[in-house]
Amino acid sequence: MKLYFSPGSCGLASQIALREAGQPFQLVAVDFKTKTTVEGDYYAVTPKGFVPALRLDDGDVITEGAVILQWIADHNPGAGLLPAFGSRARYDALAWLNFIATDLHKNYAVMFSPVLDAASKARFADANLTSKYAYIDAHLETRDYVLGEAFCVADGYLYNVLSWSPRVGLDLSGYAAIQAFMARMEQRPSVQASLQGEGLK
Ligand SMILES: N[C@@H](CCC(=O)N[C@@H](CS)C(=O)NCC(=O)O)C(=O)O
Repeated sequence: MKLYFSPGSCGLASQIALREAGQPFQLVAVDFKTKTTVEGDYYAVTPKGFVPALRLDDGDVITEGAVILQWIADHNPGAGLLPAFGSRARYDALAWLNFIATDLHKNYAVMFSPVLDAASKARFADANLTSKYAYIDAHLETRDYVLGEAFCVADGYLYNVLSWSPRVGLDLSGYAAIQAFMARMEQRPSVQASLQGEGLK
């Protein structure tokens, strides 16, 4: 199994999940500028050209981070990375995955845009990210992880996206529960190993 990634981007959550699952994998770095890897053309892996992508041992390729996370959880049921199919908690986890993918991840992508100036980005963040921090912080005030006491794959994705904040000038120091969550996540061996895997530690 191969995980295509680029350091500091949204493939970190998939790597965390693979490590939490104890699933052996190889990392393959993608150069965003050239859309190549050591294997050659990255568009041959996924025509979307985005990371993450997960190549299974039979050659099949799964894309979309939130979907890759579900695949990892569902194929490693013993790891308890998502609640059981059909359970109420499953839909809470899926709601978090969707919220992170659509309301956080893609709003952070705007903050990295090369075509917007700093003032526009600051206004965008005020309108589209600040209220989300208040919601997440309030949710985490009474929980260690998004579902409660147990880690699930959405936690790795939330950590992944929120960890971009300093890079785009967003100060989360006023959100105590988010800070505690980030610190808690950084204590997990899977997160430490994934940061090392990406060359970020
Ligand atoms: N819808 C995709 C989006 C993934 C995505 O935005 N990936 C970014 C990195 S975080 C990317 O590959 N960007 C390529 C580029 O900017 O050239 C998903 O959720 O997996």
